[in-house]
Amino acid sequence: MVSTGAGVSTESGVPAFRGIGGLWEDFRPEELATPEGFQRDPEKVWKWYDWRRQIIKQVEPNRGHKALVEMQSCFPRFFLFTQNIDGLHQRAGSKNVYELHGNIWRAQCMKEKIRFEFLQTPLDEIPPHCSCGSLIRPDVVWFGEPLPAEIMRTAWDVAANCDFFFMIGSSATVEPAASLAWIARENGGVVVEINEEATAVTEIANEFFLGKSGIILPALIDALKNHD
Ligand code: BV8
Repeated sequence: MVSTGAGVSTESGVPAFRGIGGLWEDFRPEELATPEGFQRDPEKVWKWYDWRRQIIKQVEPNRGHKALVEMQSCFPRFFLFTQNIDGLHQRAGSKNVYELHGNIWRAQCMKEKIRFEFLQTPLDEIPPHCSCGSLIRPDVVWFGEPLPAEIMRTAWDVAANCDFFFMIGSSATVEPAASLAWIARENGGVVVEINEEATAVTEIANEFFLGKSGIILPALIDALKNHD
């Protein structure tokens, strides 16, 4: 089981949330990534997402994303979960990506609740509306919102039964995604963390690789592939 966070996309040029240059540095999450913030000012929230969509549209998956595509063939069973909404795992070629927090390239009609691919950026109407005339929202999970039930059920089940749990590029600060590492550990899974800094997961990790995922993951895959 692999669970990735914003740290796997920073080498592509997508800013992470925390730390220097992070997305939250200039914005307050509760203002922008909450249903209340959206209700209060949909235009401000859509400006933030459109800015992020324009950045993500320009970037390419990095060596870390590509190594995770190869990693799939190193194990008989492989599950990739991500907290990221940028879609870069899919663009790198990963199949069957479990998106814990949704996807910035999908939107949802606030009235009809239907979800649809929504690729236009920059937006020509802010905030954008559905053809039915209602406001649409980014199809992402905001703070205070539940994660997709089916995906969370699968995540808990896989975490409790996996042999290896890789936590890559996440500050392990957001729940319930962060607890997956503990579930794996408590159920006998070997926890491997890759990060440029120590996190709460580091204390319970069996192995901690300090450094960039774009460097460590390719090296790890080489070792796995050449392992006799
Ligand atoms: C829920 C989508 C319940 C949107 C995101 C106390 C008060 C209030 C709330 C809470 C609370 N305690 C817990 C909560 C709940 C809350 C929460 O966890 N808050 C935290 C902040 C305390 N969680 C929620 O609200 C969740 N929902 O609990 O619902 C519920 C249940 C039933 C019914 C109703 C409600 C929803 C959380 C989802 C929020 N959505 N994103 C968007 O993106 O716009 S969160 C967002 O930040 C990301 O998705 C990600 O999950 C999260 C954390 O980011 P990371 O991925 O970890 O990135 P970060 O920048 O933090 O760290 C990057 C790391 O990478 C760093 O460690 C860095 O060192 C490393 N790195 C950088 N570069 C590299 C690298 N490592 C390796 N190589 C590199 N090159």
